[in-house]
Amino acid sequence: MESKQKKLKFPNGFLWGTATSAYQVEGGITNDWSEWEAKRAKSKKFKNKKLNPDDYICGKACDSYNRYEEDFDLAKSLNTNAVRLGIEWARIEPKKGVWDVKEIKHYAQVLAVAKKRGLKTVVTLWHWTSPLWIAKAGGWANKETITRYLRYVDLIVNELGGNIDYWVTLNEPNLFTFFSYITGKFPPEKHNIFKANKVMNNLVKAHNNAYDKIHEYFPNAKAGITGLYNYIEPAHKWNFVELFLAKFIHKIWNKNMLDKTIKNSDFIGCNYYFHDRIVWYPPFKKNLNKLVHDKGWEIYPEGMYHILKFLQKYKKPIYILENGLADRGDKLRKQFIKDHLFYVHKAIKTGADVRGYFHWSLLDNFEWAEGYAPKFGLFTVDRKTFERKARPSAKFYGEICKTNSINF
Ligand code: IFM
Repeated sequence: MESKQKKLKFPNGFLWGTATSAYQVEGGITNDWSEWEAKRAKSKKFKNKKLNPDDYICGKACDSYNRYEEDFDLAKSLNTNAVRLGIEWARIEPKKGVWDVKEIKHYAQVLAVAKKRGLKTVVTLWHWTSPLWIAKAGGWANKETITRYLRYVDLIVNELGGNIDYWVTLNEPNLFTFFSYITGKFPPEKHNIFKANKVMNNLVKAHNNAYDKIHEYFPNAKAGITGLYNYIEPAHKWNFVELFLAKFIHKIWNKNMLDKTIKNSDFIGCNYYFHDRIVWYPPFKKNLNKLVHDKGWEIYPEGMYHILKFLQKYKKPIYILENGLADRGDKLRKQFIKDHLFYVHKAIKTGADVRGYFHWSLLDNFEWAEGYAPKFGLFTVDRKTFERKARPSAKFYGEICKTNSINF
């Protein structure tokens, strides 16, 4: 790492926050994921591996559905001025065309409580999960889903829009499509590149139309997608095959969706976790992995800088809406935050219009196919009592948010 100054100040009005998604923290949701988990837990493959189903079934998650006030207090205790949270479509429209008034009121209350605490609200409308009836009708591979999603967005705009400061129409459409329709790691476990392409196109249309809908009602709304941006580079700069592959993968992974949606985006949401060092031979990726966290992912803070410089070219405000690590022992989190913020600051200094940083995550939550083992939280959550406890890094992050700066 390069030599660092003493104190790095962030721009006035910078948003400091934490991020969660509805399914990963709320608990008690029935949707395509809950159904898939239940089936998977009964499968032979699962039993043969002697895995404990309870660790892989979302169930009550962090019980944030009932504990959201406490969670906002925790967010406030970190001196954050914004919070990213999700709305679960399956709660709002559990059956086709049937709106659940009780759940709409619930989210109205959640948003009102966040606002009352002085937090700016960044709200994700879709974070990979869908109502069962949507999944049964073909999910995002069915173009009807676009119309149905827009009806849901219309309802949210009407009922909840007044308390939403930033709209995130879709979370990481690229990762969703890759895992759900190419590798089959996520439901509906497809391996079909043509379907994947269809899904991506449908998601593009869904975002572009949702953007227009939100602006019909709120002309000054701030709406965008948050994408998963990987820093992709050739392992050897002189190797033309690696250079070509890196460029190609960067285009498919980082650029395509952005190019098709940038006109209909008030900001770019950036989730940064990965560095991909491309080699010419299978499996085409070979990271040096000098430092990895509990999930085995390389920690590569410098990549944050490169990604922000890439996004800068689109000339839109950028919000880092996710960045974090699985670190049960909290051994690496402080340094991780500090080093990533160093590069965020460096990108700002050199012209990137970065306006916020949201740490993933406030709480230890349900990490999708990996269940409850990875611990991404600034706060731990007791799996039985749901008691939350701050990890030491929470205080550290709280100081950064309070002073709007980092010390070296
Ligand atoms: O937990 C996920 C989140 O839902 C989407 N972005 C990456 C996080 C960590 O894997």
